[in-house]
Amino acid sequence: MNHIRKMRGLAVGFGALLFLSGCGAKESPEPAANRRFETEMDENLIAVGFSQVGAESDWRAANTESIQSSLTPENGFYLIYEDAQQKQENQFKAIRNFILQEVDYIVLSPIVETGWETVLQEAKDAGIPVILVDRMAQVDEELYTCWIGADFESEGKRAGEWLEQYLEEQGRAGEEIRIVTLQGTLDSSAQLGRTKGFAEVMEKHGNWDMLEMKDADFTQAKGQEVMESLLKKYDDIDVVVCENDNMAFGAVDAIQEAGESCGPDGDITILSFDAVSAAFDAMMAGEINVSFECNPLHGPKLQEIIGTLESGGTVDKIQYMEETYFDTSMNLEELRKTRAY
Ligand code: GYE
Repeated sequence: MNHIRKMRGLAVGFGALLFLSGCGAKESPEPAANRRFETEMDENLIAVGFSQVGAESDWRAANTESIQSSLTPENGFYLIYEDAQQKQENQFKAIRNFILQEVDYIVLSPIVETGWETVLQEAKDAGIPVILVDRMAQVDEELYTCWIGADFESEGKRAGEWLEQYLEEQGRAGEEIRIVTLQGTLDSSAQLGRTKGFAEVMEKHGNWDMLEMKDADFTQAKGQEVMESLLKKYDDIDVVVCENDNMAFGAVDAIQEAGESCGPDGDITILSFDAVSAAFDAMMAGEINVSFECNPLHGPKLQEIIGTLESGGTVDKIQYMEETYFDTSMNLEELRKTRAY
């Protein structure tokens, strides 16, 4: 304990250095370490270090916004936000910096599932509870307090079942169906679960042919680039499974630029995940067929969990968000009005 106390001065210096050198919390609205304990009031706030994956998608932006607007000083929190810019290395640095700053809690959205043992053990040794949000880390469950997020495998399965039913309705259930998948960041929970869930349904259909699955890193730009290359490589693609909406938007651009058509009235069926508000626009414009919801609004849940832990209570280890899906057969205009992201 003594050792940790002594480090505080160092932490402030280190944080300030990171900030000045431009290597640290670049996108943070408030420079991290050097703001902590600036006033009397800060001492009374619960300090939370949040290591976010990046800003790669609309979903991510909604997730960051939800957490930032829940863990506010008005609600009793001092939030230190670090954007890892899609690099695990940056998340390691952020966590180590949070430990030096003696935050009360670490909130981590792990970019990939592997490689977390050492740094999470360091957090545990420092006595700081770690709450995982959105994505999972494959570590001993002693190393985190709880996890909140989506059941990605169910989402993937739901997508496969949707396609099954859609093809049936179209009278195409017996045809050869040529599929490509734009995958999210490889080894991330969302990629692993969605790929696995969809594959479970594929197994039942010998006539579904997965031509190729390719990493497009959950971004629109990569989605477009990868789709361009797949269109050059394969004739007659029937279905594109996009493991998030932003990659779907990129895929739609590539398809249209290649002079082909997609969506409910086009030749290529587009399945997507997240159901962000721009996906509603794309469905209403007839560009994509369906989006499987993934709820990014983790802020209130996180606030509740920390509140429970602060009052000495226990929380469930694994907590799933509720989810559904939206397709072009629904009244999207009305549904969109009820959506927060
Ligand atoms: O689907 C994607 C984001 O992990 C659920 O990450 C999240 C995924 C989400 O980049 O848009």
